[in-house]
Amino acid sequence: MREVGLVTGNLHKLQEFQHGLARLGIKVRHLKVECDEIQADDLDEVVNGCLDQIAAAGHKDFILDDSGLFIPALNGFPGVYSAYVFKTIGCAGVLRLLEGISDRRADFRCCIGCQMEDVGRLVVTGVSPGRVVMEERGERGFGYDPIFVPDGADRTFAEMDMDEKIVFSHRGAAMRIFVERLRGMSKEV
Ligand code: ITT
Repeated sequence: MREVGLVTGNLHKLQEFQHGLARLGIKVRHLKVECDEIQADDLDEVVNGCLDQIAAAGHKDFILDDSGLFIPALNGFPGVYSAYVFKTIGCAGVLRLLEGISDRRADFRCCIGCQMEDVGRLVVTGVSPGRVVMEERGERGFGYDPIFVPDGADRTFAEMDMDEKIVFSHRGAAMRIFVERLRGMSKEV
């Protein structure tokens, strides 16, 4: 079984990767190294910058993700600034920004990057289209989970268990694409 180190400071992400990738044949351990996220317009630029930094530090066989909530009515905000916005104004602040706006559509995006000894670099993105609800709902998950309902569901990510969130989520979609691409590049998953 392939084993990879996940670079993240977010233990919820670690759980989602361990849960999602185990069933796709990859074992995930926590790789506790820091990455200085570069300021960029796209998630994949941030991911490539982190892959460069961590590979330059001598690490091999690792993955990481950069994710964000993109709201068209706010011109894509918070997007690549999602972590900072969450830390500063949180879900409540995003709900306030949307007050009086009827277009509540939003996309959650997850860009996964990996650097492997045998296959090199792979960067893929998964998207979960959905909408921002009117008030926070649910206790599970993390980040913006209480305010986002994916298309095809009527509950927020924070009202779903991890199995169900992975079916609908940006990270679940990215993990499935990632494993499919990896299978095309290597006999070992
Ligand atoms: P890293 O150490 O992996 O970077 P992070 O939590 O800072 O952890 P990101 O920069 O990728 O992760 O996340 C950007 C923001 O989007 C951050 O506030 C997250 O809480 C939020 N976010 C990412 N994935 C999410 C998900 O599946 N559900 C809810 N919020 C999410």
